[in-house]
Amino acid sequence: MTLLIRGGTVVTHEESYRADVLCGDGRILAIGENLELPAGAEVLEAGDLLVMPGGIDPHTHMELPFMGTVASEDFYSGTAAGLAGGTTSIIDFVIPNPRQSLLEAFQQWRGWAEKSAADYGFHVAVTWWSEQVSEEMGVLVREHGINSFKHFMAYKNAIMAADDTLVASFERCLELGAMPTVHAENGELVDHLQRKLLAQGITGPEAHPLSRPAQVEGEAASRAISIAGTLGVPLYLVHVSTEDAVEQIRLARRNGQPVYGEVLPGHLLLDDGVYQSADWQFAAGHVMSPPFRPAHHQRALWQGLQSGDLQTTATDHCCFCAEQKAAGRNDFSKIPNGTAGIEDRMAVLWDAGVNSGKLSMHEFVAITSTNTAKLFNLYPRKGAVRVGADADLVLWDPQGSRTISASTHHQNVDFNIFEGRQVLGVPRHTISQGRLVCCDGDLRAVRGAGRYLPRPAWPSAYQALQRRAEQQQPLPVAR
Ligand code: DUC
Ligand code: ZN
Ligand code: ZN
Repeated sequence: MTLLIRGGTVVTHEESYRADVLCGDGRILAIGENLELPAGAEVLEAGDLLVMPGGIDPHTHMELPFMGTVASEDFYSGTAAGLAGGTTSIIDFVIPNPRQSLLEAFQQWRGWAEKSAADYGFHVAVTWWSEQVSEEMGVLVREHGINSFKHFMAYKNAIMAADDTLVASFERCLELGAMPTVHAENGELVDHLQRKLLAQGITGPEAHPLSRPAQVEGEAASRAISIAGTLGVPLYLVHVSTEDAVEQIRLARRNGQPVYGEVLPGHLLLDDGVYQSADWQFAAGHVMSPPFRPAHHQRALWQGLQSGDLQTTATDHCCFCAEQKAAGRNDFSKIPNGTAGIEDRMAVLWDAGVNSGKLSMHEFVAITSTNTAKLFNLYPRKGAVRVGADADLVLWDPQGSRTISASTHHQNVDFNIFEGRQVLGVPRHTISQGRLVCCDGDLRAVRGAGRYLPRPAWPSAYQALQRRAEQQQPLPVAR
C-alpha cells in the first residue's frame, strides 16, 4: 500500500519544514516538496496539520497479572487506544514471578502480545537472582533483542528486587550492554508504613500516599544511582514523580553519570488531593505507585523536562476497573495499583506543555518519541521522520480540541484520571506501518498487525564505561 501525505509541516525533534511524505511497504520512501503521486497511491491532504513521528510509550502494562487480578486492557485494546491517541509503539514489561524462568515469562508475554495492533517491544523484569537468571539475561540480549531490564525496588514479598539483586543484575547489564531500569521506591519503608497505617485504622485510599511519601522515592533513587555509578553502568528511572528524585538525577548527571528519567503526564498535572475525595471509587481510581504528589513537585518535574534531566514521557498504562479496585475496599494496600493514559498522553502533554509555552513542539517530539527511540535503541527506525524509517506518523491538529472522558475514550477501563479535561491540540490521523489506522476519529486498528521490535544492546560502549569506573577516573563534568 502506498500513501502520499500531501502538504503538511514535518516536525521532528530538531526542525520543521513543509513537505510531502510518501509511505510504502511500511516505510517512508520519500520526503520533499511536490512529490509525484505514484499510480494507485492513496492521498491524505495534510493542510495545516503537523507531521510528526508517532508516539512511543516506553512504559505500559497490558493484561498484566498483578495484585490478585489481571489488568483489564489487553495488548489489542491497549495498542488500539494508543493509535487513537497518536502512539504507534509501546515498550511493555515482561514480569516473571519470583523463581520463574525469564525465558519462559518472555515467551508467555510474546504470546499475549501477538494480538497487538501496534508495534511493541519489552523490558524484562529481574524479580529474583540466581545463576540461571544471569544466563537467561544473556540469552534474552543475544537472541531475543532485549536491551533493558527492570527492577522493582518496591512490592516487598512479591516482585521486589533487594540490593543484592540490584548489584548482581546491574553488573550483568554492564557485561551485556543492556540498560538497567528501576521503579525507585523503598519497599521496606512502604511495607512498614502500610502496616502502621492499617494498625492505626486508616484503611482508605487516603492512606496510599501516606504510605509512599516523597522520601521513599528519593532514597531509592539515590541508592539505585549510587549502585549504578559505582559499577559504571547507565541507569534509567521510570515514572519519576518527586522533586527529591529529580534532584538526585540532576546531581548525578552534573557529575557526568549517565542517568535518565521518565515522567508521566499524571504526575505533571495531578496532585495528592485526589486521595482525599469522599467518593471511594474516585480516590481508588487514582491509586497507582508512585502516588500523585503534593503540587509543588510538579514544578520540579516540568523543569526536569525543560532542562533535559528527564528525557522521556510514558504512561505506566495499567488499567483496573471499579470492580477490581473494590478488592481494596477495607484495606488500601489491596487496591490494585494502576491508572490508564496511553490514549491521552500526547494530547495532554501538547496542551499542558506546548500551549503553555513550557515546551517547544520540537521538545514535544523529543519527549514523546525520539528520546525513547534513542535510549532504547530503536532510532532511527522509530522516532524519526526520514527516508527508510518506519512509516509511523501522527498528523497533529494544533487547533483541534477534545474533552477527555471515560465515556468516550477507547481504553478498556471505566475510569480516566483526566476526566473532563479539555485539551487543545489532538491527533487528527495516525499512520502505523504506512497504513492509516485512525482517520478523523475513525479507529481502524487491526488485531495482530503489530510486530515485535527487537532492540540490540550496546556492549562496546558499556565496556568503555566499565573501564572508566575500574580506573576510577573522574568523569567529565557535563555542560
Ligand atoms: N505501578 C502501578 O501503579 N501499577 C503497575 C506497577 C507499578 O509500578
Ligand atoms: Zn512502577
Ligand atoms: Zn509500571
